[in-house]
Amino acid sequence: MPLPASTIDAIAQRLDHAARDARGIRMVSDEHPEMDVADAYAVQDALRRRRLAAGLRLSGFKAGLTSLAKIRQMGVDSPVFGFLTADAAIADGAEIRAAAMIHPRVEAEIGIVTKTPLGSADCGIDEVLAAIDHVVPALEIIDSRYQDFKFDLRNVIADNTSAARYVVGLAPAPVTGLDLAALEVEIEKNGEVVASGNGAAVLGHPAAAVAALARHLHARGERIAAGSFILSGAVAEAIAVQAGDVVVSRVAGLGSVQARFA
Ligand code: OOG
Ligand code: MG
Repeated sequence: MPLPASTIDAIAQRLDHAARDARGIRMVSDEHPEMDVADAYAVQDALRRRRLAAGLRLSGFKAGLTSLAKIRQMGVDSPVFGFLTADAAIADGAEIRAAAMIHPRVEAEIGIVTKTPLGSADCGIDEVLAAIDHVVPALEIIDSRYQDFKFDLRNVIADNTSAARYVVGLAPAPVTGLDLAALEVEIEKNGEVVASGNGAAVLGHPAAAVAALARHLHARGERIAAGSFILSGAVAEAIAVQAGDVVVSRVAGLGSVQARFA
């Protein structure tokens, strides 16, 4: 039995306030052990409705837990999908206030901007590539609203897959002639390389993660609009940060992007 709409809305409000107040909460399933994945996406939808009703603008979507490094780090082995709002976008190199978050971590990702609507029941890599306007190096700042950054599949979905902020690099590249799977990524924290990965680490190809996202949305009666920004998923493990830290992702042949915490 699905959770009642009033319960879904109450959970979304709790998660929204946890993000607003930068205060970790207990997992939703502690109170609602019967919550399943469908309920969790209903909570995420309710959270999206709340934010849009408050005046925020939907800017795109994200796929997550799409690489082995992330699956190992979090112990959750199914891809998850979330939404992005424009207010969460941080300019490359701009200061990000760490205290506004609970326990932020940074992920290096391949960012994708669409030029045509995207989504079909059998969406695959080719359909995604045809819909891409350009790709950019990107960073996602995740911040689980759950204490100790611990969750299972349904809880992380309800929490909009830990989405908090994102930084879009300044060097957009056309996708023509670019092999997204072959892109090599190095992640530096305070000048030292702390992790590395490549496009192939993301479900074999970043566009495969976007295709999975597009199929997920299609199954729920939604499409990715033209001009959307998509985070395809971390290529390596997420890096914990605090005020004073600087994280840079360098994508060979594509450029770099920086997140600076204060
Ligand atoms: C869930 C979100 C993971 C990614 O890129 O793999 C994610 C989490 O690890 O908190 O965004
Ligand atoms: Mg991510």
